[in-house]
Amino acid sequence: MTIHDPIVKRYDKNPILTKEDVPYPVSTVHNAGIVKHNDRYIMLFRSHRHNGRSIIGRADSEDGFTFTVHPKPFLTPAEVSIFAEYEEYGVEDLRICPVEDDYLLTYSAYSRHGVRIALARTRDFVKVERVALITQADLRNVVIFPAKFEGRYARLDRPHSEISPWSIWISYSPDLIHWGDSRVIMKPVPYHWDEMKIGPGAPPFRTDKGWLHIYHGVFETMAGAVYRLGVALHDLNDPAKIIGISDQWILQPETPWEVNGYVPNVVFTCGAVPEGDGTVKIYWGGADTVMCAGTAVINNLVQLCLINPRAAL
Ligand code: BMA
Repeated sequence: MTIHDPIVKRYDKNPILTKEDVPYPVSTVHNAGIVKHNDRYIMLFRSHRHNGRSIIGRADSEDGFTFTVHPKPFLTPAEVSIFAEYEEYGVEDLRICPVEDDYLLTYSAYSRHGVRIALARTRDFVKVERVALITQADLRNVVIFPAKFEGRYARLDRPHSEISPWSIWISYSPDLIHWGDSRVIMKPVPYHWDEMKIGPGAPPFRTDKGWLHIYHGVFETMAGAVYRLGVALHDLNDPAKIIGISDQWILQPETPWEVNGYVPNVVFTCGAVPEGDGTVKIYWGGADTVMCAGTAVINNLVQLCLINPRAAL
């Protein structure tokens, strides 16, 4: 890596998915979870319907860049059970977390009661089972680690607070339903690119040096907020312990479809796919309007966390 090389190399045919690719009426395509399942890339993307509320669609790809959208949405607000009450205003920003033999789907459920996180489960992306509402309001952006730690599942989450800048917390569960033992592990840094708020991004993935977590950070400017992506490295045995956080961002809004759109100046990730060749495909919503992709060398991201890290708390 030289100082001239971008850390994340954008795919040269971005954006990879737009509303024009969707065979039902939507006004945006963004903030998608993604995973490689049976050698196919499966993307679960968020779309605003024309009433301003969000649903989740599915798109598949052989190469991770060229996607075909399924004819029907993948997940729409529940119409029965407790989920119906809490998903009334829409479902947003779904993450696909591969854990044991399942894909755990965590998404924001919006309703008149606020925003909270719902957990669903699938093995094949056909049969989907809603499991539980796993947080109270107000809380967004839950990613579950792929491994258990001393018998417990672990997740990163982001509660809202009026006292403290919005920070990343960790919580644990014996059964995926009851979560607790929560503590804050990473806070925004004052007068830094992520000073306003931070939140979990893509589900963390394993590297030799630790769990790599791509998160988002926000800086408030006179022209509005700017959403960028950063990286943090967590201890493999104790994910509450942060080994290092890159002082610099790894991606900021630069292209026209990141700088302009429904919400300008936003790159926001919900998914990344580590590959066997030492690279990772990173996916992000551009300006809450389109989906974009890029590639990074995993070891470069790890080194950014280890060399000249910023403080965690
Ligand atoms: C956050 C969430 C994301 C969105 C981002 C930028 O608060 O609402 O879904 O991408 O703002 O608008």
